[in-house]
Amino acid sequence: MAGWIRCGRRVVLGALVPLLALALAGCGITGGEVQSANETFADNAESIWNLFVPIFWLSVVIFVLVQGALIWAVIKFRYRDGDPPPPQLHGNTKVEVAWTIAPAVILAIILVPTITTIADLASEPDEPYTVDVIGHQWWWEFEYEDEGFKTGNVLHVPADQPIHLRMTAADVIHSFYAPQLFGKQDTIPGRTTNIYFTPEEPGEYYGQCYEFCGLQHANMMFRIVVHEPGDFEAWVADQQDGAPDPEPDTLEARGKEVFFQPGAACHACHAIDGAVAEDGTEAVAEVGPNLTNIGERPILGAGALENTPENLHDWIRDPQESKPGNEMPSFSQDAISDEDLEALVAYLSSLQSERADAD
Ligand code: HEC
Ligand SMILES: [Cu+2]
Repeated sequence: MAGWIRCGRRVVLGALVPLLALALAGCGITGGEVQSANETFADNAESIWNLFVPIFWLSVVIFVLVQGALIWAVIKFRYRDGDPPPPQLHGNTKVEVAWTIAPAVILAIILVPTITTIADLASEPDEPYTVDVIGHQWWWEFEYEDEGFKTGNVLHVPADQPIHLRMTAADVIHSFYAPQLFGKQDTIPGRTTNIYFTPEEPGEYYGQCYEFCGLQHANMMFRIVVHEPGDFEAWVADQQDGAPDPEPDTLEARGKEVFFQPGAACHACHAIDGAVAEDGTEAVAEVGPNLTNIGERPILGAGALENTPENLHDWIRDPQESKPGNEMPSFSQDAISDEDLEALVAYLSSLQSERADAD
């Protein structure tokens, strides 16, 4: 018996240690850069959290009461040597009615704030700023329709302004989720879904596709940059200016020609606003992300890699290495020589607004 208890204790400890480790790991991470719903930086995420907390504590109370009653009964009514067989009962109407009604009442109580919160999150705020979100296997497209530009994988919005994400998908169902800012919402081909939120604090927030959408679903991440209001207008103006043109006879200028040359033909799939090759070809394709500001994006391949010149080089040479199955083909030395690739990387890295250059 004693041996059994000791062994049981070890089992309990064994289960607790990983749980504790998880909890501590959670505590170690700080604001902004985590996908955690319990540190909120927008009204939408906050109302979800405010609904979750009371329901959580109500569940804790119910758990303790039910498990307490269970343990108490097991101990108090356990079999002792020489006990006579207990009286045999068949059902108890009062108890059964009580334990049917009590949960129904509790669920009805939970229903009220749940429905109010859902209705609240679904209602359009006054004068929202609208950005279109389009899910692709496996990257995110953001279109600023009124301002006339697009970007990819990094969404920029102003703080203290209600935002309306008007969302759809190009291929399969995806889901858009940045836990610190808002609850998840599916993006569905042929349909429009909406997220409304008002970011409260400038910063960079992490997000993730939350609906299994194929091979690279896990590498379908995104960032949301929340700007100071005045700063946001400057960012928009930068995007509207298009990509900076490299100085003639530089490595970057050569890289720009490589972008259009037959072996690479990056312009068959990518747009760079304002970039025109020597022969007049423009980069306006929309198969892959718009690369106008690629030099200032923190991530490549929707979060598969950090955006550094080395990673950009590796990504272009063989995007299938870091993100197997994605829709961008690899480019061998036959297609793009080492020197050409170096020039191309220099050009793409230089695609930053002057403002981003300054800081
Ligand atoms: C057949 C179409 C196609 C061609 C050709 C192509 N790409 Fe891509 N590219 C894509 C797609 C699709 C993605 C998104 C991949 C993903 O993240 O799942 C992408 C992603 C990228 C990214 C990462 C963008 C981001 O925001 O994460 C860069 C940089 C890039 N391509 C550069 C190039 C360059 C340079 C060339 C020419 C050498 C090129 N691409 C040729 C389709 C293409
Ligand atoms: Cu997805």
